[in-house]
Amino acid sequence: MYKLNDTIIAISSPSNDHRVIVRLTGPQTFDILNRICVSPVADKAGITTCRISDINLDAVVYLFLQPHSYTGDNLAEIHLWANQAITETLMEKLLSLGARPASAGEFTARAYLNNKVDLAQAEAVNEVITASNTFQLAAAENLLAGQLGHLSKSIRESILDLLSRLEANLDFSAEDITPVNKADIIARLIETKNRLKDLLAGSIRSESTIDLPAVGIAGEPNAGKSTLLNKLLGRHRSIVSHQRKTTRDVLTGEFELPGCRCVLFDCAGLIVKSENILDELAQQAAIEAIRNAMVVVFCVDISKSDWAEDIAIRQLINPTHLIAIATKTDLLSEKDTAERLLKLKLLFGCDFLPVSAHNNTGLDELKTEIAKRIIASASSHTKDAVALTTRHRQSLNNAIHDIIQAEKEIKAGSEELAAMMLRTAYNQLTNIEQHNIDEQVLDRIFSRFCIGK
Ligand SMILES: Nc1nc2c(ncn2[C@@H]2O[C@H](COP(=O)(O)OP(=O)(O)OP(=O)(O)O)[C@@H](O)[C@H]2O)c(=O)[nH]1
Ligand SMILES: [Mg+2]
Repeated sequence: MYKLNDTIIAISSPSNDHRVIVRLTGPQTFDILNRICVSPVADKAGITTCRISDINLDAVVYLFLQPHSYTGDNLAEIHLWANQAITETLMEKLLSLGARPASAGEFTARAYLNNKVDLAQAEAVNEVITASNTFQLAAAENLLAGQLGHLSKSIRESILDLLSRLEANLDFSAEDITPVNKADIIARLIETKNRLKDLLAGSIRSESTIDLPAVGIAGEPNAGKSTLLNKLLGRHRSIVSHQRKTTRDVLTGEFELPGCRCVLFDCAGLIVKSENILDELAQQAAIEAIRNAMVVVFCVDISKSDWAEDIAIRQLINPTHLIAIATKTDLLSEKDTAERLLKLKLLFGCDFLPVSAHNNTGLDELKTEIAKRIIASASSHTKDAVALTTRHRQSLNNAIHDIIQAEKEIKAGSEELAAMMLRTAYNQLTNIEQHNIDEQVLDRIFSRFCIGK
């Protein structure tokens, strides 16, 4: 499917931009360029301007010569200011001259097939494009920088070292040679396995939507959680009523914050004692969602006279990042609000942010605080993380499994089988960057890309 002899084209600028970038790569790049430009384009790398005859517009053309281009082939980027109709005319002209439309990810696939990047780096290009927040971007950039390849290479070397010891022992076992120290091999196997586990644990999932941090709104029934969710999302996502226990399910919405995005959710109000099966089910769903949230916004209705229930339900949850907010401040005078905020602080042992969804006060402060907590939480465990795709995870998990098997075989005294398992583990890790990977797998990897990359 990836025919390297074709010259491929794609628009690689955003569709809503009048500055259009058309990318062209392959053996016919210069030939085609010379046929669309009024004056000849020199066969050398650099930036040039030329008039495109069919559309009568000047374009800036960036030229890259093989192998020093993104794809490893001759490559040209035609930059021009044009509307959609003009762009289509240009694309049709290019197609009529023998170019072919690139499929999704084909530019990067070519870079991979021309040995410009390893597979993990090629996938990282897609991760960078789809990264939904700054940490994900940093993790994807780590992947792009080849960090995964580097780490897996060093683990592979330890496996090779172990393998060579085991095999030396097998080859010379009949001779009078000191046998390998079984305990030492097992210790090294465990160390290698743990390094793989750390790599997995320290990585973040690259699938962007799964990876959006979850921020939950919690509190007792009627605290104003659904009203707050709707206000923050700017749409009517959750039913609001003066009746307690209105919300039963976990309701989510994607939420844009300064510097990051998250999935914001509303759930049933927390209660100490369920009265019926519906309460029970709604509680379970709420508690489960809150347990998985990165940040929890804990709402207490400041206009109430008694907070005993709120104190009790606060014990039901134990999030790492809790933002306590006092809701419905519009129902109190400024003086009463200030007094009650102090009381809340004493009772709960933390500061409360005053908010009124009805009056739109405290909402910006809340957004900033949520973003701050997400950034703190994400960067604490993703600073050196790499963004792993499902394929990478599968290879790493398989390798861990093989090492566990090898450990068992060593313990059982069958070093030959242990060596075989280690060889399989080694191959699993080679998969991460390997070049002779099956075409169907390549297809699947690159088809996730957008066209033009
Ligand atoms: N005055 C005032 N009333 C509010 C505010 N926010 C919510 N309310 C009212 O409080 C009541 C409960 O609001 P909801 O948003 O449904 O509360 P909830 O926490 O989702 O309640 P459950 O779904 O039952 O757990 C409704 O009558 C809202 O209009 C606010 O900022 N000011
Ligand atoms: Mg509700």
